[in-house]
Amino acid sequence: MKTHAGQAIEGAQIEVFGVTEETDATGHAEFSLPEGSFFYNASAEGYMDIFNEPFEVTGGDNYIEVLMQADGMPGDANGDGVVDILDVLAIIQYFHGNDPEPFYFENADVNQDGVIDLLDVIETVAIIESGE
Ligand SMILES: [Ca+2]
Ligand SMILES: [Ca+2]
Repeated sequence: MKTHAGQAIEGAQIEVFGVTEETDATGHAEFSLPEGSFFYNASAEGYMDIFNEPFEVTGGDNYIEVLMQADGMPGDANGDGVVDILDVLAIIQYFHGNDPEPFYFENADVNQDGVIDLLDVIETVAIIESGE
């Protein structure tokens, strides 16, 4: 079982080794898997894709709990639905090796290059100043 930041939704497509199952209302998808380490992909309309997320199967635990994160809002690093100075602070904290909570990496990585750095801070400030 694997818990990913976000919310449980029904009908997300979860794929493991080419087998696709849908989540139920509690975000669970069942697979017949031996014990071991696996990866899953997940997608759902209006939610961010999850790609190659690792999870472990241990004795008798053959379901994955997948929590989907609503589609990204670039700059909304703390995921509260608005882009403001708090998001700039969260990105700076993350950049300095702290662990701000909550922190939505995909939103914070405004320029989508896979790293959080000062460019994302600058772009977040630009989003705030543009008033979007
Ligand atoms: Ca925010
Ligand atoms: Ca970036």
